[in-house]
Amino acid sequence: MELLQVALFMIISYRTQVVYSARDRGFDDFLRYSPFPSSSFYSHFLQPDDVDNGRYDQPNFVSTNLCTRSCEVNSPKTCYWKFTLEAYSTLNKACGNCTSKGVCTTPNAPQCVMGDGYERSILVVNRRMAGPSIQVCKGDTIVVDLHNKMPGRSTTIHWHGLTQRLTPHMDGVPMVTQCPILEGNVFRYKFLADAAGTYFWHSHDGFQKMDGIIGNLIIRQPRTSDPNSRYYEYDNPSHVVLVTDWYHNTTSDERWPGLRLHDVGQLPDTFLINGKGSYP
Ligand SMILES: [Cu+2]
Repeated sequence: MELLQVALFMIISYRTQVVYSARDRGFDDFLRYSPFPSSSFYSHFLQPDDVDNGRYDQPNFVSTNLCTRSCEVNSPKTCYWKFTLEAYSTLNKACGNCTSKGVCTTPNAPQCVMGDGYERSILVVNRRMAGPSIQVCKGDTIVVDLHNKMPGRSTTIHWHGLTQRLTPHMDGVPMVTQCPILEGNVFRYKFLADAAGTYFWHSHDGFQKMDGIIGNLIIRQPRTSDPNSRYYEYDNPSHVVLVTDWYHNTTSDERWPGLRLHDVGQLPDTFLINGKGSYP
């Protein structure tokens, strides 16, 4: 009996140790506490999630492994991201104290998702909305380890716009090109960024993309080979605009097959630009 109590106590302590409070810990801790193997070959190539936040715009910014860069001919890199998918909410604890009007004390804190200021449950990658910004050069290899931590939900990610000619099994269409990634599982996407362009990635399971599992995917090319190079002077990592329509309910659950008596319309409540917006 005593042994059982000790064992229970150990389980409880273990759980308290790993259960993670958005308010208490910073974003770095979040990554460290995630279950990805730290010995992964690709850990060395881990990219920041927030290359679109403006701090990476300086042309002189050089970091050996940073894939967001001015592209040169024949200098491919390996670019690695860890995606942790979770059920989450807007106006969460990381946002501090919030009013019902969507005014919060720490709206810019890491892991705070404001959306349009209306509290609702959402689905997120790495507690960000929009999710991590993938910005690479043509010829780079993109590697994404996805850990599905969404209770009771399977998922896949589709890399919208890429043809995946060499890797059709990386296209992210559940039951067609891969089995859905079940809750608790880790799946590795690995493919070549073989065509320059402005793309995006999104969950391909149900309507999860409308609940927050979406992000931009930019594949740049050397200026010398860009037919549009004379039309712009700068192509900065923060000059990316992701526009999404936004509902005030969990669209995964409410929009399919559609309601008959109220909320019958499919018009969004509002729109978000890079995950943020406002509503009256
Ligand atoms: Cu798509």
